[in-house]
Amino acid sequence: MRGLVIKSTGSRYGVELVSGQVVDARIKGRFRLQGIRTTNPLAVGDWVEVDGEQIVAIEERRNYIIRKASNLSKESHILAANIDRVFLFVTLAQPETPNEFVDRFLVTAKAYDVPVVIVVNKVDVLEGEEDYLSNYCYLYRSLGYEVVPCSLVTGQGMDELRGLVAGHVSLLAGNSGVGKSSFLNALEPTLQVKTGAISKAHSTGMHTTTFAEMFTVAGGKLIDIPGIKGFGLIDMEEAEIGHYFPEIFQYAKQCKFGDCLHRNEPDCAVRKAVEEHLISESRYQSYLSILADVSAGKYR
Ligand SMILES: Nc1nc2c(ncn2[C@@H]2O[C@H](COP(=O)(O)OP(=O)(O)OP(=O)(O)O)[C@@H](O)[C@H]2O)c(=O)[nH]1
Ligand SMILES: [Mg+2]
Ligand SMILES: [Zn+2]
Repeated sequence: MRGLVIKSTGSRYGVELVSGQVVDARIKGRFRLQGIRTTNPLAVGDWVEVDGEQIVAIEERRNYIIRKASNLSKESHILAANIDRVFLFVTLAQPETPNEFVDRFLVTAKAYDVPVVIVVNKVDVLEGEEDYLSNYCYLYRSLGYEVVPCSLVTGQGMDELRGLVAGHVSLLAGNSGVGKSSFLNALEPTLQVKTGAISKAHSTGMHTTTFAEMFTVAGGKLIDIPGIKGFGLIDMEEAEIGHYFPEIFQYAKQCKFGDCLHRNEPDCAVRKAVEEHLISESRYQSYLSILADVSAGKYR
C-alpha cells in the first residue's frame, strides 16, 4: 500500500498509509536513488510502497533539500522531500544565527527550487535593536524573500504564518534553539512537542529535537527536524554559485569578463557594487566562502 514517511529515526520509519493507519516500517534491501550518496536513503516527506512492515519501493521525488554534514564531506543528508516551502527560522539573538548559514541555506533552496520564507523569531528579545531588525528584514526582502518577524512570546507574526502553513507541506529549518518545535506548540498546544532551553554558558541550542517528524497542524503539514549546525553545499560548479545570489547575478552581467568569479578579476562590477554598498558586504563574504569551498572541493 502507498504511504507517506512521517517519521525517520535512522533505521525505522513511521509511514502513514493512505488508509490512515500509521505503521512502523523498515527498508527492504537497498535503495539506490538518483545517483546521490546520502546517509539516509529515505526522508520524511517521501512517498513509498509498503508491504506489511517493509518499505519495498520509493516514489520519485518532486524536490528535496539536501546538505553535506560539513563543507568538504562527501556524505550528504536529505533533510526532507516533496516540500512546498521552507520556513527558515533565524534569530538575531539567543542564539544569533550566522549570516553565512542563512545564505548557504538560501543558495541550496534556490538551486533545488524550493521557496523559502525567512522567519525572524524571538523579536521580543531585541529591545533597543529595532534598527538591526529592520535592516535585516529589508536586506532579505530586497532580494525577493518573504520575511516574517515573529515572537512566540507576544504572538507577533503568527496570523501571517498560520496563513502560510495552511494547505501546504513545509519544512521547519534552522539552527538548534531558534524555536522550530516551539512554533508547532504555538500553532497547536496539544501537540506538546519537546522543546529545550538555550544553554546559558554558550547561548546556543541544546539539540533537543533528535529526529525528523511531520505534524498535521493548522490545516497543513509541518516537518520538524533537528537543528542544523554547518550547512555544506552539495556539488556545484564555481560559475553556478553567483546565479543563486540574485544581487550578484544582476551585477555580474556588467563584469568585464563573462567568466568572472568576482574575486580578484579586473573591472568586476560585483566588487564595485560591494564597495558602493549596493551589495551587502555580508552577502558577498558568504559568496566568497561558498566559492572557496567549491574551489577546494575541485582539487581534493
Ligand atoms: N524569548 C523567546 N523565546 C523563544 C521564542 N521561541 C522559542 N523560544 C525559546 O527558545 C528555546 C528553544 O526552543 P525550541 O523550540 O526547543 O528550539 P528548536 O529550534 O526546536 O531547537 P532544536 O530542536 O534543538 O533544533 C525554548 O526555551 C523556547 O521557549 C520566542 O519567540 N521568544
Ligand atoms: Mg526542536
Ligand atoms: Zn565580477
